[in-house]
Amino acid sequence: MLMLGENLMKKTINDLAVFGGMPAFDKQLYVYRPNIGDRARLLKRFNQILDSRWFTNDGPVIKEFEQRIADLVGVKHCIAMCNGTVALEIAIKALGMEGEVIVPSFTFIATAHALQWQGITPVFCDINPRTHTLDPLKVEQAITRRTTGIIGVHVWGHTCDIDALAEIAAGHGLKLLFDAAHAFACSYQGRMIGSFGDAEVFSFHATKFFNTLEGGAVATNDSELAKKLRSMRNFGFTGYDEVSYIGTNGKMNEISAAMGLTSLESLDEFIEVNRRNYLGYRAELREIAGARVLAYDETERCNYQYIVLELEEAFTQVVSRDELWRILMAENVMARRYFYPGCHRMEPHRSNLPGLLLPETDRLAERVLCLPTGTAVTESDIEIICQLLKLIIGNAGELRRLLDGLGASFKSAL
Ligand code: T4K
Repeated sequence: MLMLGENLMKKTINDLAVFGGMPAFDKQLYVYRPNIGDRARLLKRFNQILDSRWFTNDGPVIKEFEQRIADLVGVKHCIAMCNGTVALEIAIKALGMEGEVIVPSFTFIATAHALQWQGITPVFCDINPRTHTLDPLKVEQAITRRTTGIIGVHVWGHTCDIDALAEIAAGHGLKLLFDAAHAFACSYQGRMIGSFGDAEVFSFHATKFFNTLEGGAVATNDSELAKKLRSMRNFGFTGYDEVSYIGTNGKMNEISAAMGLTSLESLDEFIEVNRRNYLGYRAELREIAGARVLAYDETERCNYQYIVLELEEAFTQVVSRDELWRILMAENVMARRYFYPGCHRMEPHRSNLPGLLLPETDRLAERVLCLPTGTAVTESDIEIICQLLKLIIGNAGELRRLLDGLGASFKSAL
């Protein structure tokens, strides 16, 4: 008997949807659809909040949520915020960063915007192509008299070289902040992410494996900083009629915190599904020449939330990453080109820094694709995606000839 999965399997390049075949999936498969914990418990919490008529401003659910996160990551303070971007902005402000701050360009644009938004110049630094995170040697070279801080990004949950960055920051009297948007529930040398540097920032956006609908948090062991962060997320208030700092409205609401508490109860399950998917992709694509799935360091705690396909130049010289991306989208595999083209090639930085060369960032940004995972993706979905990738990557020459035959219509859609 033919299994459903086998039915969807494509045998030849001509079967691809881009050449007129049926798409491999009849509905779109996204990189990460939101995870949802136990609905009954979630709705019970929502009802309790509605009954209590306490919706925001440091309510009881937020307080419980913050304590649970702080306990989980082993940090003194967790300050929940309305999203990761505002959490970054407030952390940058509270740390007193100004002038220039060194950041990777290979990150989501929010990291750079959080600086530029408050008139601080992001100084883009190249990455280590193996880890995709800041190259400490290049960080050291980027320091000037105007530098006040470094923001390392734990891209894909792969942690930065924290020891090296901490040494550089200490040696030059710089603030050290980590954008840990991808690294909730991950560890570095056995210690949970959240307690490194002066502070670390999480994102709990809907597309993160652990979500609060929208949300984020700053984690820190510095009690003075924590007090300032709490005040700054609430307009700078330090008493009923007392304002001590410039502040903003960065508060998380009770409904988001309830989503967070419920998601926390399923955290291990979410990670287990991510790991199952990751191992599925790794096993299926182990033999493939021309691409590899970026490996997680399994000696550490990982959340396995990003499946990063790294294409080798031997393949991209024949078929570009963008062509592969378009071919997959035609099959309803909605892969993403994170973090193409790199922040330094987006406005306003592209115009401000026309001559900036970040060769590793440029090379990597042309070679990676994030693939669908999470609880909305099944093992059989992964088998089909991998079969497509094997068919495409294993027949690059033939694919090239057929793509050339498609002419301008395919090229203009890239
Ligand atoms: N720093 C870093 C390193 C980050 O990666 C991010 C955010 C931040 C800071 C800032 O944190 P937040 O302020 O966002 O808390 C997404 C997310 O919006 C963003 O949170 C994330 N990083 C970034 C890497 O990815 P897009 O433009 O890819 O989102 P979108 O709308 O295309 O959605 C992604 C996938 O999820 C799609 O494949 C569709 C699906 N989806 C999306 C939503 C919102 C759903 O199925 N349901 C949904 O509700 O940015």
